[in-house]
Amino acid sequence: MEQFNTAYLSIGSNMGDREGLLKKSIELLNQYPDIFIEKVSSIYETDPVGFTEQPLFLNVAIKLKTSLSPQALLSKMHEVEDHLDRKRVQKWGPRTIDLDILLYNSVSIQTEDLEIPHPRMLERAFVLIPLSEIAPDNIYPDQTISLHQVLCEQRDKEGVRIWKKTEWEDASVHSEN
Ligand code: PH2
Ligand code: MG
Ligand code: MG
Repeated sequence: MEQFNTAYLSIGSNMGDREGLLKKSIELLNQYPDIFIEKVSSIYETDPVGFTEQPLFLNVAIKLKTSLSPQALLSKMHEVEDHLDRKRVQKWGPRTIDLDILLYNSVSIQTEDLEIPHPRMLERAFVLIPLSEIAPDNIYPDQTISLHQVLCEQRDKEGVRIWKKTEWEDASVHSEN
C-alpha cells in the first residue's frame, strides 16, 4: 500500500516505566501495516506544563508515513493508548502514555475531537525541541512560521532536558534510509 502522507506526532509519559512505554507505543504504531515510522527524536525529560503538581514527563517526537486519513490515524493512536492502559482520569493529569498528532501534511483541521496543527504545539518547548530535531524548520503549514524562531522566543526551554540521545536502532523500528 502506498504510504504517501507524512505526520508528526508528540508522545509523552509520566507514569510507570516511562521510557519502556514510549518505545512500546512506537513499536505498536509501527506494527500497523499502514503506518511506517521514519524518524524518532531523542528522549527529553520535561517539567510538567499546565497542571504542574505531577511527575516529570519523558517526551519524544516522531515522523511517520501513512496511507491513513488523520481520523483513522487518530483511532489507531487511541488503540495504542488503550493497549498501554491509558486511563483518562484528569485532563492534563498524569498518564502512562499520550499520543498527539502535531502535523499531517500541511492540512488544517478543526473538529471536536481533532485539531491539526495541534493547537498548543507552538507554545510548548516539550513539543518543539524534539520536533525540531527531526523536522525541517519550515514544516508548519503557515509558511511564515519558523519553528526555530518560535523556539528562540520560548521562555520554558529550561524545563526540557535531554534524557537519552536515541539512536535509530534503540527505537526497535526500521528506517528506509
Ligand atoms: N502533556 C500534557 C500536559 N502537560 N507537560 C509535559 N512536560 N509533557 C507533556 O507531554 C504534557 C505536559 C497534556 O497532554
Ligand atoms: Mg497531549
Ligand atoms: Mg492526547
